Amino acid sequence: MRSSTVIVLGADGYLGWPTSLYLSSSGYHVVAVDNLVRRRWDRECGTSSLVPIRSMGERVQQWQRSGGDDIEWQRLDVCDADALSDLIRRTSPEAVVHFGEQRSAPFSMVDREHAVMTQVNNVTGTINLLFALRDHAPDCHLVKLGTMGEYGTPNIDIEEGFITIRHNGREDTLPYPKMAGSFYHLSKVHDSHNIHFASRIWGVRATDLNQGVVYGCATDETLRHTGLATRFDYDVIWGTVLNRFCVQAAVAQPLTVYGEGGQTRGFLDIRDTLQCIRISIENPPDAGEYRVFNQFTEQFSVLQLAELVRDARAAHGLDTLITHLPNPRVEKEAHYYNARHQRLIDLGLQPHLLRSTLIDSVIETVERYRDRVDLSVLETPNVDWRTGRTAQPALVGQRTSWRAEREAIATGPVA
Ligand code: NAD
Ligand code: USQ
Repeated sequence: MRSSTVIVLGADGYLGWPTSLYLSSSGYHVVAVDNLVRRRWDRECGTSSLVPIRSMGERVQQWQRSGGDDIEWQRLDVCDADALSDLIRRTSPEAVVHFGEQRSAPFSMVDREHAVMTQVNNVTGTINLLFALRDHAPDCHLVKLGTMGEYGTPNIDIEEGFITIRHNGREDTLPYPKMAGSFYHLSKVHDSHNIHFASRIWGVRATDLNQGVVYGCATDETLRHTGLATRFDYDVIWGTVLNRFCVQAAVAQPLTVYGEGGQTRGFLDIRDTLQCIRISIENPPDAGEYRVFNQFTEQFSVLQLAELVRDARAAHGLDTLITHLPNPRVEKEAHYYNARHQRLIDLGLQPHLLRSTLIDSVIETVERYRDRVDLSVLETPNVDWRTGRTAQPALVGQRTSWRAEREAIATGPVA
């Protein structure tokens, strides 16, 4: 059994919570950190997790009652540089897994305030972390959640972070060009540049995980008790596409394909997110090495996903409609997509592939909580990329300055 410390930033989130449990059950001493801002953003948007989730304090206690090792829970804002620095100095972590960012593309596109707030929160937090590591834990391994959306959809194969280019008779291996599709995705591009720079100048060891869209919510650890469940978002702001389709199917609503539906993305099961994090920690980069892994297991177009959900339900004699809505986003709807995702497999990742049985299990979870589905947040047209207009009632006319946001975080309620 290992006893080294891993800090999980963003531990109250969809991925941060099950990762904390998984790393705890893998023998790490886990320090689970979050400022709970996501629960605040839910209140702002009028959204909530389909699966009921407990407060962090209750979840951590439940984990111990369910036989897990102690998880140290700390409420902390990653944008508070002093508090973060103290934490890194006090705990001397072997690794920091950084999930603690604003992660919704539509939320970042509402208006100028949401765009600024997203980029200030995400970029500042990561810079704070880089300085804290330089000063207090120079050997610590930073495992940073980036996104496949950093690359966009170029008309050539996507490599894992770097590409070798011949130009005017000379050759070099350089960061792969980025063409992100929202102010949120751009915040991840900025993070990647900052982390790469810190590796070059200070020798920070870092793994940038360019993750695809995650689906599902059941892991071995969350299944131990309902009090250990992680959040499951399905609304237009926070819900990712396959999770949304499963909820739409369960409540007999048409599956909302935006535009033609040829938008192709990388996808992975939530259990593979956990595996990829553990594999990254167990195989750290050298000092000064900045490496990029493309973290997904399969690629699908949005229309293919809708058809998979429809077919999974048809196997049980249930009809499902697919509807094509005008696309609120500015994105290619028919394009070439071939992204490499070999490095994690080379290190031992064993993917859980999306089969209809899996879709069944997500739909089953959804069925259990279908009474909690709020049709208004499921159906509302999404934030429009061109105008920022949204029919999301709670967001209309709302102003979120990033300064007010930080003050609210510092003084906000505990859950
Ligand atoms: P989430 O919103 O459920 O969780 C993020 C957590 O970070 C929240 O609990 C929030 O309160 C916390 N947080 C945000 N800013 C913080 C700050 N300044 N200080 C402390 N805590 C802060 O999101 P998620 O789906 O779990 O995503 C986690 C990470 O993985 C994000 O960085 C996201 O960009 C990345 N990612 C997610 C997906 C996906 O499909 N969910 C795919 C690719 C990448
Ligand atoms: N889409 C639909 N119908 C819907 C919802 C979405 O057709 O009802 C389409 C979108 O237009 C888009 C695709 O599905 O083309 C994916 O959208 P999404 O909302 O599932 O995912 P996205 O906005 O890209 O963001 C999510 C996470 C983000 C993460 C990203 C990984 O919220 O944190 O970074 O997936 S990736 O897409 O690889 O960049």
